Amino acid sequence: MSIYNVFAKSEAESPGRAIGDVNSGVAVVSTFDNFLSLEECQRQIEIIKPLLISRGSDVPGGYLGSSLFEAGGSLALYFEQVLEMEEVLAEVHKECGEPISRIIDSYNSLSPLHSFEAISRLGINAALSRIMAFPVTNDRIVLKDHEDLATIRNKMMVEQGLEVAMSLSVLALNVYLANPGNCGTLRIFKYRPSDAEKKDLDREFGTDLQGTGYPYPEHITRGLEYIDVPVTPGLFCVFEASHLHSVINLDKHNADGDLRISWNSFACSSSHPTMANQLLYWS
Ligand SMILES: O=C(O)CCC(=O)C(=O)O
Ligand SMILES: [Fe+2]
Repeated sequence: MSIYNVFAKSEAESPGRAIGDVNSGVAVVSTFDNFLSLEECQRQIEIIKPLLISRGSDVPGGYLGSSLFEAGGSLALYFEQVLEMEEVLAEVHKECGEPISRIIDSYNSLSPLHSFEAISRLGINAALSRIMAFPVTNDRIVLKDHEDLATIRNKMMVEQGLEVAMSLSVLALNVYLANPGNCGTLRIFKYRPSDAEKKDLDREFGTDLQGTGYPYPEHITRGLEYIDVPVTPGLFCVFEASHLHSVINLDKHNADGDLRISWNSFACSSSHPTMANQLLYWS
């Protein structure tokens, strides 16, 4: 766990090392190219597309699997979703494998001190990943400025005893299957809002950044330094998701109806420094 990541991108020699680079603070984002072949991405998309569930909330697109963010602060609801989604995900895993689990194997092989385990509740393990699909439009913003630390680091999670509720760091692990028309570039800003700053913003703008981390007022990221991560099918990308980030359509190609599809998982280390390489995951 690092609170001060070097604001740079590394290109790692294995997916496990990519996680290590970001977790140790050597980089804020690390990528591993061609983790999946184009043919493999295409094959997975064909299996996944017909199974996608459309979203009702203000985050557009479709998904498959459970999401702690979508559970709106209720761990019980999250684990209920995990159980509900088990069957359909098992079907997908049977056909496609589970890409994040191969990444975990790569991470665990770095040393006997590296481990990756699920957060759990009443004997139920969190899901390792979910699938996200953003519809491509002519809009510049695909996913608004946000951070993913607030999902775990908030009063509700402390009260419900989430293992990682005191964390100052959160890793987002993404394997991309499709990015039609180059519509969804990941932009990571050099800004990690503090609890106090979130509180001030909530008071001023009526947002719930302390609770959800989504979305930040647009002007907040104006003028900030950033790193753009071009998204290609088959890419594995891990980044420190406590930094503000968004997904933007830089080229504004018209690819209406198409989907930007990715596997997505979150992890962070236990807050004790001697256990920095022992990661806990959820979806
Ligand atoms: O798909 C991406 O590149 C990032 C998505 C993201 O930031 C999120 O789901 O929290
Ligand atoms: Fe995010």
